[in-house]
Order: sequence, then C-alpha cells, then structure tokens
Amino acid sequence: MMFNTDKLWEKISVFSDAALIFSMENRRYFTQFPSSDGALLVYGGKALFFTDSRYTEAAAKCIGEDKVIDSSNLYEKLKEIFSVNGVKRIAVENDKLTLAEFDNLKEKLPEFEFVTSSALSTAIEEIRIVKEASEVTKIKAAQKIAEDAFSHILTFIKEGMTEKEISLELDFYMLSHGAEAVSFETIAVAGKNSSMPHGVPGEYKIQKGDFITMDFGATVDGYHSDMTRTVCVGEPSEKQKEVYETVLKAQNAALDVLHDGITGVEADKIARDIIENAGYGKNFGHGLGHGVGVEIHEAPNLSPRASHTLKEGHVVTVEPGIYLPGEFGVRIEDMAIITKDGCINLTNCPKELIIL
Ligand SMILES: [Mn+2]
Repeated sequence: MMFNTDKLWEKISVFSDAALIFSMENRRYFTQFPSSDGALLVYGGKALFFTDSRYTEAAAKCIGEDKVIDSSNLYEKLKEIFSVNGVKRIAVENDKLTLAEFDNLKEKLPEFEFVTSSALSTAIEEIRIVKEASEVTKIKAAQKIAEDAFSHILTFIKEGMTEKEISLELDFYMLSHGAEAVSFETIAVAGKNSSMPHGVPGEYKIQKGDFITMDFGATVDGYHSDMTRTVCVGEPSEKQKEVYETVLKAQNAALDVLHDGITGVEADKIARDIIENAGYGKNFGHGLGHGVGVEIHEAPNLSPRASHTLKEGHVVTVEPGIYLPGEFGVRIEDMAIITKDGCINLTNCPKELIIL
C-alpha cells in the first residue's frame, strides 16, 4: 500500500509548501492505515507518516518502511525536514485541530507560518467527495453486512423484547459477520419513541402495533454504510400505513431524480414537497441526506441549506422521515452512488412495509 497524496499535493502546492494532517479519518484516507495517533506530512510531492511506537511496525508493513517515522521528538524531526526542503508555509486542517493543538504547534514550530484558512480542508473534501471504485467496493461490502443483519433481525424481533436487545443484536450480528466496527451507535426505537429521529435504544418493550425504526451501519476498511428501515409488529393502523406510504413515496421520488448536476437543495425539495403536500411538512425536521465514506456524515449534504451540487461518484444517503411526537415515526434510508444520468441504489432491502 502506498500514499494516495498526489491529487492533494497538486491542490495544496498552490497555497502552501506542505500540509500536516492530524485527524484520524484524513490520515486513514491518505495512508489506508488505521491508528489513534499519527501525523501525515505532505510536501514536495512526497509524504511521510509519523506515529508512536505502538504503531510503527504495523504502519511500516502497511505503508512502507522508508515512509514511516517514529514520532518521538516529532517537532525536531519536522524542523529538520522543513529546513532541508525549504518549507515555510504549512497548511493545517482548520476544521479538525483544536485550539489547544494549534497553540501547541505554533509554540513548537515558531519559525514557520501556518495556513489556517479552510484551504486544506476544502482540498481534502474535494478529493474525498468523489469515490473511486476501490472505495465503492468497501462501502458495498459494509452495506452487505448491514443488509444481512437486517434480514437476521426480522427473524429475531418478538413482542416483549426491549429496544436495547434489538440494537445489541444488530451490533452483534454485524461485528460477528465481518464489520470492523459499527458505523455509529445503532438506533432501534419503537412505539412512541420512534418519533425521535435519533432516539437512544432503551428498556421499552415492543408491543403489538408498534413501529420499530432501526438506523444502523457497518464499517469495512474504514468505510461506512448507513441504512434505516421502519417495520411494524402486528397490524399497523390506517394512519401508520398512510404515513409510511408518504415517506416511501418521498424517498422513491428523490431517488428517481438524483443525477450528476442536481443540487442538494433540489433533491431535498423533491422529497420535502411530497411530505408537505401530505400535511406533514412540520414533521420532517432534518435534511434529506448526507455523503458517506471514511466518515458517516461527510460532504455532500442534501438539505434546504445544502451548498453542494451532486456529481458522478458521490455516495449519499436518501432518508426522509415523518415524526409525530407522542404517536410514532417513520424513516426509510438508502445509500446511492450518483452517476451521469441517475444513481445506483446500493441498498438492496425491501421497502414495502414489513409486518412482523
Ligand atoms: Mn444517515
């Protein structure tokens, strides 16, 4: 495995002599090496990875012996590399570094100038937002695990079971079937709790007639998946059916219009109009979707305030919902990759209302 920092160097050499990347997700993106500690230095068309002794051996195996440097005396080593290579201006991730970390950098490297604009973070976002085939393969592998977990959970859910038991079973299934981690804290909320879009699974026991909303994903090689399904235990009421069908109609309509060139605002509006026209505009408070990759939430956004235009190779979620406080909620979420003329849905689970 090698660094994939060529595109990044092309972009950053316009405004800096080097970039220092500390955030876990960006380090992993450019090195493929997962670690809780490290710094990636990109300069002069080259890159070096600094990490502590807990990781140096594994990092050398993954990245290459000559590219990995023990990070003890990091700042002395950086100073030396900077002086030898004429590095004066160093770009940092202005959306990732804490103030304390930045103060420390300035204190340790007082003779250098730091580029603290959003230039580096924007350059990284522009690279990460378009997924290469190898990245899509990992996202699909993660999604497959989540789909298998969904099939499994449908046979597992019984009346009297708690939300927590359901979320733990989804996690156990994913982790024991190839997930390196779960994408985020699994949501399984039932009955009245399902009106809380990001409710926390608790001790509530499933009853006949409950909707259960499950929002979950797996990660494979650092790449996330994200899906949501709402199912009913026993017969749904007319209102539950109507709300479910409205969310499904909105979701399918949005998936139908996704393509290279549509904006995040336009995509959101397609789904939002359907929900509004059904009388539930006030009950869909969040945006339609978000990008997915080495982070569970990343660019682009699909929402009334989104600034992105969707492009070929973007991977996004489409997840409208209707939430009726004190009653119930419904959300249906698929992940799709944008193509020239449309999109390919990466989620293969059924969407008609499942009654358990
Ligand atoms: Mn999501």
